[in-house]
Amino acid sequence: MLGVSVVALAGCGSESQSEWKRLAMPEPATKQGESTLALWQGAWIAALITGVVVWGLIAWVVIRYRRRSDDEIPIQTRYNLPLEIFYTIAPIMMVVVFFQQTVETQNVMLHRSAEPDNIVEVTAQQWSWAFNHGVGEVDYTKDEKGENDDDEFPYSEYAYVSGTGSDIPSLYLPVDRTTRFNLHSPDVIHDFGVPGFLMKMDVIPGRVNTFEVTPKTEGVYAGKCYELCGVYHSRMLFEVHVVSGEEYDAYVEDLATRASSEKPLIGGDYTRTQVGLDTEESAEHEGAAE
Ligand SMILES: [Cu+2]
Repeated sequence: MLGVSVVALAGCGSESQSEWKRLAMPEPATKQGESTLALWQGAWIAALITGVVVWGLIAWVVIRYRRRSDDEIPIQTRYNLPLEIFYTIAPIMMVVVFFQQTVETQNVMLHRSAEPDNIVEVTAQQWSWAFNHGVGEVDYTKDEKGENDDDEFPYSEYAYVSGTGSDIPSLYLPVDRTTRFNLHSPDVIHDFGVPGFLMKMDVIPGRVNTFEVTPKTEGVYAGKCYELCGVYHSRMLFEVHVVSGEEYDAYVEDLATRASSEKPLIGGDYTRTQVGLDTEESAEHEGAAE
């Protein structure tokens, strides 16, 4: 039945056929995502080869050493040292290889370029997102203070876009340029993830996690929060638009004329007026601040 359904499902068109080749993983839309896909496929192939060998050996002993007459007793083996060494060493070797492959993939996914083309400050907040795009060029001299420089914000001006619980925000990204995300949370742990990028990362209050993507295909991708962060967690959706470099620059310029600030919005003081909390109460707060 499994064989029949595999064949039947594989016939559902080229789209689902390539999905079979990727073993249900989405088509990676970033350069970094390719290594995740390779790890996924490689791990499944290794597991299937192991499975075939094990199932084959089971079938072979069941058939080859079956009882042929009622008064026959099979050979009673008590110790088989070579076999015992084999089934101890082989799994260890496999785990070592899986581990090494995982570390290599992780190094690609978490690689930090010295000077990425673009840095976006992402704020995850109950229950939506704010995306702060730097306006103009990155000023890396601002970053020379030390190792942990993620909250030094290397642009002199920021343009932001934010959503609310009922309004899904869009994150624009330039194709073929490397964008680093600096992830901020003013409240609880969230998780910033885009299935099409085959990548997600926790957003933890009090520290700035980062990762980089180099989108290679223009298009629209779904993104969401992957950490149960509260009652409206399911509303923490966003839409990723991968566009051409020129389109991106024009987008940020346009955004800057509408909503810009010296520093990115990372919650904190903005908690009440920013994402998801645009209520009457927050308007009062704003009034009080003025
Ligand atoms: Cu969340």
